[in-house]
Amino acid sequence: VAEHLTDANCVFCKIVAGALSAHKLYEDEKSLAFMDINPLNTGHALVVSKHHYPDLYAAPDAVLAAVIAGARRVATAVRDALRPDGINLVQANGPGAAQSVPHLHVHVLPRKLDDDAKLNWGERPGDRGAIALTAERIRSALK
Ligand code: DGP
Repeated sequence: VAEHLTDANCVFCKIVAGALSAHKLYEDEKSLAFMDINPLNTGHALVVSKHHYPDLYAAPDAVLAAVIAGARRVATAVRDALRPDGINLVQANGPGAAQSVPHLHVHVLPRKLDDDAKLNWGERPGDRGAIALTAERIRSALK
């Protein structure tokens, strides 16, 4: 496809371009879904933008819309095909979030009740005042 924003050193750009093989699941004009090579659980898939954006902050809204719609479509198929106990969508930005590939992607992460993935942070009530203050700080930062 012509006129893609692309990065020659990016592994997901290579998959989008067909230069590197992947088990593709789905694609549309702006997004591509394929199986993750290092699955947490069976059915772990990725939905990436076709254009190269390093992270969530860099991508236009229309691209995010396509990626999340693709993720829902794939998640629905994973649910129906594999019947996991649940599915998380995970999207990492930056090293502290364990982003290893700097190309916008959403993980479609099938979960098992006993998989003990670190994403299970448990449910403990927060400090309501602190939550309200934090909400205000985030609202003030919305652009
Ligand atoms: P993240 O840590 O959120 O940046 O996740 C990157 C994911 O990409 C990681 O789960 C492994 C996967 N991955 C890395 N290289 C390849 C590849 O060459 N092919 C496929 N299919 N997946 C890859």
